[in-house]
Amino acid sequence: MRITFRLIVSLVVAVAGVAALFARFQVIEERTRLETEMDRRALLLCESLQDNVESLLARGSSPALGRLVEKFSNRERVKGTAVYGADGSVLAVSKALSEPLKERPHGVKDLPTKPSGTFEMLAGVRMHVFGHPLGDPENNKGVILLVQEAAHIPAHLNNIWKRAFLRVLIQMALITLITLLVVRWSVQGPIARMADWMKRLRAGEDLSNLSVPKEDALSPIAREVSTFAQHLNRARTAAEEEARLRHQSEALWTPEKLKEVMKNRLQGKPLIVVSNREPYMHLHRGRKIECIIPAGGLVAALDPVLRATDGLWIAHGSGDADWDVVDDKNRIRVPPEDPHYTLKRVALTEEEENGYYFGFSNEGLWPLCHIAHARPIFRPSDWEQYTAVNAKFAANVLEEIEGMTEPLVLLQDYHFALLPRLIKDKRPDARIGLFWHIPWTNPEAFGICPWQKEILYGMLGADLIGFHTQFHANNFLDTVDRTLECRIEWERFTINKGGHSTLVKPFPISVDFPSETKKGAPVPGKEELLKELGVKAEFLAVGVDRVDYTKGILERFRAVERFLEKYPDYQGRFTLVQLGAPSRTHIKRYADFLAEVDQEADRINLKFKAKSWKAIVFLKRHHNPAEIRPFYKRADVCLVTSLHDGMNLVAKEFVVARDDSDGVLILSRFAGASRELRDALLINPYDVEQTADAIYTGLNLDPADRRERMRRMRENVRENNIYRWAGNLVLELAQVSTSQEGPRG
Ligand code: ADQ
Repeated sequence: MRITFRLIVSLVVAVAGVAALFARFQVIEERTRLETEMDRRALLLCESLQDNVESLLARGSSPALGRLVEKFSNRERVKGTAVYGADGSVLAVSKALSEPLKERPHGVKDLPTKPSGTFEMLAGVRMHVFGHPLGDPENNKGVILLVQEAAHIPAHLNNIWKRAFLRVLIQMALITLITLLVVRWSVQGPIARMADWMKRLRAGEDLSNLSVPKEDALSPIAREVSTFAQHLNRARTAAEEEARLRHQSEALWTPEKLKEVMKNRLQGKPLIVVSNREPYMHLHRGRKIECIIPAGGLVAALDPVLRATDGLWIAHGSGDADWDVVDDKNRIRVPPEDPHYTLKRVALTEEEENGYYFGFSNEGLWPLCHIAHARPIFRPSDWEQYTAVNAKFAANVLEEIEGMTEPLVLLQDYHFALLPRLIKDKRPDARIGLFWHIPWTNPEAFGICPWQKEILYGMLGADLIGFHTQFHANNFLDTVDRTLECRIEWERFTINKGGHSTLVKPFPISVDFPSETKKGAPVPGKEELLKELGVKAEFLAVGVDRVDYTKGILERFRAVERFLEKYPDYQGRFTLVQLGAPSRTHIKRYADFLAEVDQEADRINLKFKAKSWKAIVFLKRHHNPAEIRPFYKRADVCLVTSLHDGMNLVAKEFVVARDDSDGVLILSRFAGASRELRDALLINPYDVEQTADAIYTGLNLDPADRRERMRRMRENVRENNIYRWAGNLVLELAQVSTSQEGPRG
């Protein structure tokens, strides 16, 4: 912008300078022309008068001379005429001049011997005074004095200046406009496109069908950048190939291998995990206490890791019977039927939970990080509770790690953005990792958060920050770069702030992939499954979600509606079973959304009303994994239509469940899982028509192609399972360098 400004100012100054110079020349020329013209006119007039004056003088007729002078003065722009005798006496003077000519004007002070004119002020007005001698040079008989008004000359010259000034103004406006347009079209536009191209290249996007902008001025850079991109792609492919080969040579990650690796690397130190949600929740059911596993990706992902490492999980105790089963340190061994690790529960007051969890985390940070067009709400009171609860968890962690050297602390998710700094300040030797399970948006979107600096500063207390994808990691680095004073080493994805460095890396989360020998219990067939729901259908689609506005459930329902409209053959033959666990219903937006999903299902069902068939079966409750599995196994199609999702474990769970290597996954390209599960039918969930067509394509895929796709996806999830995620994350944390500096303020 500064360059554009400089360019405009230089052009404007140059153009204004040239215009002023030309205007000045024009003014000088014009003045000379007008003055000469006045002289010439005066001469002609005087000559026409000369003979008559001389003959009247010869006759000595003063009254006739007076009348002649008066009559002669009655012409355009002539102010008056006077006749002086050879001795300088006034012989005749027109009336209009009698007052101004009380004194003889300068121009005729010495009676001129040849015609000449000057400009003078007479009675305060600028006049042209012209003296014309009478008689001949040897016999001077006096002078005719002709006075003309000359005020039009400066007025005319002023007009020239004014017009020049106006022209400069218009030129300035045009120059500014044209410069801005040219800079925008020819410089900024291509540079922005090139920057975007490079950003996407850095994020690892497939750029095969995108070309670098090749505008004239940028073509040398475009050439260099293209070559650079080719080199980068080659290096990336080589690195991927090397990684793949290394990968293949390593044994598959299993709970046993994870346990073994953790034992070696952690040298008996337990792994401490902190999350908001607890992995096991105790509830009163009549007189009995029941233990349930809450729905959600986080628990599904971390429970196997803690089982493998016999670690400690610190979380908010949110079950109504939670406090009836813990010991005096608020601990309990879990899973209750087969204890493998310890759960420590942290109690929160209702006010704390409302402000920290429902408020700041889920009405502020959740919509802030997801581009799902829901407005974040930032209440200072929620922020206060968020800060207080982070401090409370910090106190619990610090108590647990007291006496341990270099403990490993793995913090989970957006509920604890401030926790890394709170722990690091007190325990610089602790190895702190923070895994962010949801997307990280771009710096502009994140910039609306009033406490963005505090959040980023808090997070940078961690030694390692993990995201699901490189794209989210890059967004985070960009955000830090724009918000905080720090040094970023892009080639190592490291942020250095105040002598402490934080490594930022992608760790794509996954699910457990049980071995062939651990095949689950047999499940009912499709017909039977649907019969239990009171529906008859030939084709079954399944959706499994927490009922959250980011999951694209309404869009999915509308796609089913469109599919049945567009391909009416499937009416009466295709049913979507939506398993939807109500979630965060304390928040009005979520309660409203749940009602909306219900109504939308009813509306669509009413539209296609049939006796023993429904377009959508919406099962609005939490389901155990064992209840979900038959739907995964029997579905022809699984629909994952998130509007924005960090990873989405449902997509991977579906793939894992398909040990028959069959079934089609329709997957939103805005879910992190789409980066790995390339054999899914990728869709834009906002495009209802596209999703409807994908359902049709999915149901009509060539069986061999369908199985091949599923086989490849299963291979991918089998290799990149949850144990690999946990292993990579914890190994990275174990080797990352920690700050050994003293507590910082
Ligand atoms: P979530 O938004 O909770 O997780 P997701 O990854 O889809 O989302 O996991 C949902 C989990 O809940 C799955 O294990 C699924 O089986 C279970 N579930 C869904 N519906 C259920 C129902 N009706 N009853 C019982 N269980 C149900 C966050 C991020 C994700 C990220 C995960 C893990 O938003 O992007 O993948 O963390 O990091």
